[in-house]
Amino acid sequence: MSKTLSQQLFTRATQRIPGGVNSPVRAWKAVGGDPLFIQRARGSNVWDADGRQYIDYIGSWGPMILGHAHPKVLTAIHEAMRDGTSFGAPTAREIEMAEVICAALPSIEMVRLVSSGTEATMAAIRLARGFTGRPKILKFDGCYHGHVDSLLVRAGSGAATFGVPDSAGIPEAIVSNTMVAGFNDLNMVARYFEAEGKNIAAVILEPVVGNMGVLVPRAGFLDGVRALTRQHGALLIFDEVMTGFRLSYGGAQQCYGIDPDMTCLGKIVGGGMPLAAFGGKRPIMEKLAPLGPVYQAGTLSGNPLAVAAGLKTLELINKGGVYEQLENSSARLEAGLREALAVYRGKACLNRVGSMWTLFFGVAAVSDAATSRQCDTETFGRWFRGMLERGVYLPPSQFEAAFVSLAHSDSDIDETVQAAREVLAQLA
Ligand code: KE4
Repeated sequence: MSKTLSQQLFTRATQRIPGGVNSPVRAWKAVGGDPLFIQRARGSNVWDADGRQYIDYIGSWGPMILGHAHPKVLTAIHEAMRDGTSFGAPTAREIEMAEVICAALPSIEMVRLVSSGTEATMAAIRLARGFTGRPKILKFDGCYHGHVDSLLVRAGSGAATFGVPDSAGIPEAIVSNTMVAGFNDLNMVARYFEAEGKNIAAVILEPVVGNMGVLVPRAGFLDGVRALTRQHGALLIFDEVMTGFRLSYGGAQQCYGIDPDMTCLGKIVGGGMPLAAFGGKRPIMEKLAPLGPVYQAGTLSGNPLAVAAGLKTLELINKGGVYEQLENSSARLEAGLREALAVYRGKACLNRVGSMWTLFFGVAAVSDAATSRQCDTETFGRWFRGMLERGVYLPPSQFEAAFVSLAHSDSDIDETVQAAREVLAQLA
């Protein structure tokens, strides 16, 4: 059978790009087969190189809350680029972005823009250590915070997908100050603080985990972590790269009523362009160069085009009814999938928070990384391919979150549910 254009492109890509992709999870190693090469996207749809159309639930891994190629976002980028693409100098719109972020997340009094979520978490960790003078960081098994050396320990997302939670190339010395607790295991966090409290600079976590598939914080867990960090003088860093502006305009911290010391943002904040941020309480942020001794920098930080795209995106989602619409669409999808699951004889469970969701196979409930890792990834692969054949493009890994956007129509949702019914029936 002749190769599709995607397959031809993949063969060519593998000659010059490791694995043929610029980010591992895109290679589909977790689900098998050759990855689709995407030609274009608009609204809730993507089209592959062979012209096939799909309903998209990856949404570029979270940024596309408006749907793809929103005309007002494209216009904002076009207008900005007429004045140039990058200056390496401060611009007025960066002040506007900083003010918008601080207004949206009152826990943030000052903010620094960077170009990726990885940069944001890496800088936040360094700043926490610089501010507290303490060496240790506590993260959670399965939480992924980007490919930061000291945080690629028992990480989720692509790292979990590859079954190599700890990456090669990271000397023991780098991770010797990284401690790992179980997500939702408050007793374990308390034991770490009993043993190391005075040495812990910060606790960093995804308040709602997306990178083991969706994990929901148990009642009291986030409050408990906040109380322990305050009690021991450690900083609480909320990695809201995925949940920021996703779960509400004020992020997970607004949903759960937590006041973190620092927050990392990404994805939606850039509207699909390379923009991320880390911010927090003024005394902490004022430790950053050029004011203070903690160094952090970036050639393209606050890039004019990315900030223009981000500002327009945030403007368009800061309106009444937006998160109600996302909730209604996501609840409609959840109800349909649960009804489809009723006829599925195998074990499966659906976790959803707002417009982030994951269908897990092989387990009846998933509440932490350990139960997520017990999933049947082979069945997940068959689910993924079955849905793809029916025109539904899901994240190519059990350990990822899927996303509903404002562009997903009721008919998109109903088509997705119908496809699920057919796939689940054949999976049983
Ligand atoms: P980036 O460096 O990829 O912009 O952000 C890293 C990051 C940090 N924190 C959280 C909670 C994240 O989810 C991410 C990145 N998410 C993955 C998807 N799970 C990006 C997709 C990829 O790695 O290709």
